[in-house]
Amino acid sequence: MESQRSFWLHLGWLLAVLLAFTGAFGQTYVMMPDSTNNRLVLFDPETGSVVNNNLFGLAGGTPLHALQVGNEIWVSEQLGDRVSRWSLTGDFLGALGPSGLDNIRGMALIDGVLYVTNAGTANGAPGAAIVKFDASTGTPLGFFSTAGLAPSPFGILRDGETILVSSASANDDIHRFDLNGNSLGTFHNSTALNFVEQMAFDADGNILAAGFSSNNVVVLDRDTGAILRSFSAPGARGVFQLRNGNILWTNSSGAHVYNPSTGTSTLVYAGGGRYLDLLALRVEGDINGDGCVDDADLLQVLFAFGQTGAELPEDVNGDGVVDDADLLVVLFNFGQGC
Ligand SMILES: [Ca+2]
Ligand SMILES: [Ca+2]
Ligand SMILES: [Ca+2]
Ligand SMILES: [Ca+2]
Repeated sequence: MESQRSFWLHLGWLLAVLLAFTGAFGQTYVMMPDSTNNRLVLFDPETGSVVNNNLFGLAGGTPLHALQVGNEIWVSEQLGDRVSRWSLTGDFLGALGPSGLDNIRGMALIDGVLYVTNAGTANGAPGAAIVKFDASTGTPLGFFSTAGLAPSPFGILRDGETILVSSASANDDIHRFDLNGNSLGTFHNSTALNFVEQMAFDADGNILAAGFSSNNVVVLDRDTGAILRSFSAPGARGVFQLRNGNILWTNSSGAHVYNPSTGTSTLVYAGGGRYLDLLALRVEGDINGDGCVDDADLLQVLFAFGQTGAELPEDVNGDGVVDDADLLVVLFNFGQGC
């Protein structure tokens, strides 16, 4: 009886605290390689403010796009002609390339396959193409050419069962392909947008595109590719829709937050601005190992509450008993990695 009563007391207390703290401890960031200072920078995905101006140092070679691949961060190095692999704490783990890669830019992870934009022909690389790798093993999976369609591919964005490929030189500014590299036609090609680098979805499901030479960020209709609106963004490279409605964008001066209400941009980080992408840090408390600390982990601790023994997965702190201390670890990491 006593243990049951204790259980329900704990459950009530737990839910009360949970309601107060849910969402407050999410550990998702926007990450960006700083290609001037060669380091990885973290921003708040809600506001765009800098969270960490040096998570860890990068190898150089003009790091352009950092992408989370499981528990690693993979960074395309444009002049390094390789994709360097890093642990979440900055240990160098190796690289894809330089064999088969030359002058690479943006990347995408699609159904376990890494898609890398490639422009050059050194190192046996295929010229204007998307080069593919198995993201689990790093094994090369061949390439498809984008020559004549996206002659200098710079960015790649999955859109359903298709991909959009941006290009530094027309035609096209942005071309649509299927996942096997078959052309699905022009997505956008005009004089209002030139030398397109990163693309991203905006809050309405339309396409943001950074125009490096047209000095703007444009919003393109997802279906028609028509320009819906744009704002001034000199030498724009990276772009990301923030949760508060503003837009984080980057150029050679650093990172800026554009506020659509005022029509102005504010510099939030000074350095070599490049592509922006999400990073979800894994943390303690993910008992079932699915990468996310949530209700499932919480329930697992609750139902094991009071158990003693070695090697209990719910005994997060490893002291041989499942108790309040373990609950707290799950609680204070709740929402992380989700
Ligand atoms: Ca090269
Ligand atoms: Ca153009
Ligand atoms: Ca979990
Ligand atoms: Ca314990």
